[in-house]
Amino acid sequence: MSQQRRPLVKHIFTADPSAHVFDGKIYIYPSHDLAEDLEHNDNGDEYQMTDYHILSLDSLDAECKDNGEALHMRDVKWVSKQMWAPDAAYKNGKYYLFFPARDKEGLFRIGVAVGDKPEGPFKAEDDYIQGTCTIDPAVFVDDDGRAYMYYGGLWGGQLEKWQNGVYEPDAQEPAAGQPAACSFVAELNDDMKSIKGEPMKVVILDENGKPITADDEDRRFFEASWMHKYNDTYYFSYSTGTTHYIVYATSKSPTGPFTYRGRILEPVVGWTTHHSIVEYQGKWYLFYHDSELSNGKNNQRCVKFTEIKYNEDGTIQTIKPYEE
Ligand code: FUB
Repeated sequence: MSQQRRPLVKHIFTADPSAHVFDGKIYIYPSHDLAEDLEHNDNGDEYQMTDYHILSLDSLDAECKDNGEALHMRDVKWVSKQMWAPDAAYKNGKYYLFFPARDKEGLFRIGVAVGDKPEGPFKAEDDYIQGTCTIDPAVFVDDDGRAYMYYGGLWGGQLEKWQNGVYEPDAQEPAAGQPAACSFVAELNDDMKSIKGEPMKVVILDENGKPITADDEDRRFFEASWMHKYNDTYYFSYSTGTTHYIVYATSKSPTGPFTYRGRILEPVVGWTTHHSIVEYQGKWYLFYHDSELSNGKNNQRCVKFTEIKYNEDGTIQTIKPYEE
């Protein structure tokens, strides 16, 4: 029976799925939501996750396997709390788990842990990746072997507080009419544990070549970056946060600038929306989450997937998550 649009696992709460195909299987790197009822606020204080469990599917119809604890906060020296949305990549015979968490000063940083198998266990580096900040890393390894990390998130994710490489606790989002804050993109060095040079800001343009503005909440970047490549075009997708869409923008370069193209996923049950896109056996799938399993509790989410379809011109058909 097809598991599409159903919770992949029900024994734990999972969210923010980053899906990859390794050795012919689908591996899903999600956040592991706690089963605690915590009140929602704009700072994301209800997301108090402490570890990661990697899920895997031998095929689309197979039962989803929970491979157990792959990394716990207690084993990461630099972390104080909140292990949020992770991603993973394979290079040079090793698997790398990238994860955001608050450091001992309360600032979100991106860390990396290394393993020999896609499901872990992973051993964290002693410190976070120098030069990183904020949340939601998505690592894309291009056909030429170069790896890029996209990361950032507003509000609880602190993106708007980073101004020219300095954390400004009182900084606000850009004013209406100004270019919106956007994700960072940094190329990773061959060791996958450090970044090359200074991170750049992703630029998203509208149909007239003008930057998407901060008040354009249906289209501006909020969090949950993802990168995939389809027919030699780079698709940068993300959550619009306050308006709860997953949308995308395309470019002929992995670092942009990108042009806004449309919506991939309409709002789901729960405040957050977060996704990944992966090719498996010649078809493309969207992994995403909603709060159906907990009857709508924002911080108790469940991971699902559904097929996505492209039109001839490369645009993606919008998914209405609760309609067939
Ligand atoms: O899971 C915690 C946060 O919620 C993630 O980092 C965001 O993308 C949102 O899904």
